[in-house]
Amino acid sequence: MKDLHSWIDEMAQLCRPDHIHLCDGSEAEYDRIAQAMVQANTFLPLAKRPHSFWCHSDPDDVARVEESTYICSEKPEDAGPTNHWMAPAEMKAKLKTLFSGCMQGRTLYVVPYCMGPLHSPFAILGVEITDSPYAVLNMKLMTRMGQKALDLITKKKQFVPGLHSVGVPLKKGEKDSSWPCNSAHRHIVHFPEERSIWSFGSGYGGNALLGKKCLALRIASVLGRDEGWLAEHMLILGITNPTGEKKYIAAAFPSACGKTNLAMLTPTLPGWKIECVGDDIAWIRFGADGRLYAVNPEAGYFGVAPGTSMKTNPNAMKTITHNAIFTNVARTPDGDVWWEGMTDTAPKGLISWLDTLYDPASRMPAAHPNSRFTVPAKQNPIYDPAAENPQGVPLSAILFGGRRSAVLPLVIEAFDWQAGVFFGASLSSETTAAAKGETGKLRHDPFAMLPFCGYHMGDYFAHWLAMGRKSSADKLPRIYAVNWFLKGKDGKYLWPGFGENSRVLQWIFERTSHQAEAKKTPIGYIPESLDLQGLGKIDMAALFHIDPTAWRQECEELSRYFALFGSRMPNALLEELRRLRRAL
Ligand code: OXD
Ligand code: MN
Repeated sequence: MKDLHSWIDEMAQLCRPDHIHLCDGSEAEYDRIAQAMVQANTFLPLAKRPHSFWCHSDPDDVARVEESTYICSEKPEDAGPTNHWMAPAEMKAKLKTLFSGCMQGRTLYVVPYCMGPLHSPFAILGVEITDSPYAVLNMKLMTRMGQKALDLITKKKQFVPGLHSVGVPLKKGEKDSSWPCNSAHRHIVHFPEERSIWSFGSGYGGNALLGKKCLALRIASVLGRDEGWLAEHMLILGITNPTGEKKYIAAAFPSACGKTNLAMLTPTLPGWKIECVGDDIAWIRFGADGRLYAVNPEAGYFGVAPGTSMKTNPNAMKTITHNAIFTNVARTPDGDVWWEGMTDTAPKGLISWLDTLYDPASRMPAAHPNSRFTVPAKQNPIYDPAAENPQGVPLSAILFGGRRSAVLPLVIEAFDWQAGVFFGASLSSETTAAAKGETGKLRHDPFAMLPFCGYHMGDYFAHWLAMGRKSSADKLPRIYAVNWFLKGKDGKYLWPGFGENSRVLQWIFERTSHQAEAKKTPIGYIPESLDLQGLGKIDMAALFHIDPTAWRQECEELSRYFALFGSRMPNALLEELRRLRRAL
């Protein structure tokens, strides 16, 4: 491990900041930095939300940048065909040039943080060096940041170093912009063998908050492979039935496909209760009893704002009433925030995410489709009492979901672990605004980990299969594929979604205790029936239709896709594909 102080010195010599600030993580520090950002016109305090701020980014810095994200393993084949790769030495040389003098005129913040509850055996310590006060404040909300993390780093002599810069040095007396970034030279780089992160040029979310996608998924996935656990792009929820029995479910969905809504769902089924452990990332390990246990490494939510409302996610709305940062949403003249979907009509006098008076006739959204709120998880009215359990929560089921307007039925249970891993590997979804690029295009996104797996995807599939061999079927969670996004011939959604998804969760809950019936199909088990009371007309035949022609095409496409992984594609999954083809 690098010595913390010599690493800070080395990075300071490279970046040449004007000042260095070691973060203690206190409220007073948060307030001082936020106040300075108000002075600098980056933050605007919101009169209607105590201790909350609005800000907007550069229009070219609004999402994760997958095309500039690299896994620089020693061997290219260890990054695999789904990651960008460059030889570590070559990339380091390039980065050193980029970072050289990049913090002139700025403050270098040292942000010690812990992913996972502080004293959990799951916890991983990190230090982010950044020149972005926005990143510092978001890290305070999203992680356990400050003195306590630093004490653990000093004691354990272990941390994942991460260097981040917006990449815009300031000359003496030069005025800063409200959102400095360097889009032409963006690099989000991971060195998996060295376990370090270098991120340059972007101040936005997953590019700049290094504890989240960079550490808790890309680097952690490599640690998980080496140490026998899983780092997954999954929410974790607790679900209690009307008799008080509680289970935990983890669910993987690609970015901006409703993970936060599902994690905080308000069941429409009487007597059922859902509580939230996490909305984005799960670290999963075996307990001594042979069951899988999950921990949420994060301490906050960095949620997609558009579409969040009192109807779709009242718990999120109650969580963000105070102590929140809003990025790229619209704001109202009286000091509140607004986004598409929050209310049926837009308030008058709205100021768009670009900080200009909003013109509804422009047909542009007032809030950016990937606008976000950042808020402490503890403020969630349904924060699960076991969310900070150092040992995690035991999983009864794992869900894989995509945004598919056709083909994949509402819910389907895998025959066994191996078939479930095949569900994960076959996941594809229509793209969203969470990453730069075209939206609405179908792309393969195995396990919803395409942008986040820090090693060869074929090895990752093999790792999932190997995990299943470490325990027995009665102890492993059951695996399901779900699809809330099916559309009918008229282009309308076939399933109401949101709170009504509790009806699907009920079936899954009861399946995991052998209390619900199922029908066998070539793909897996579908419900014999769902509780649809009070729902009105639902086209169950369409929701569970398995079209053999469409599925044969799906198999063709999967076989082409799996070929990408060459000799690292596990035979067991190719065998699953052959089995499916035969069954169809
Ligand atoms: C996120 C993402 O921000 O997946 O969680 O993009
Ligand atoms: Mn995510």
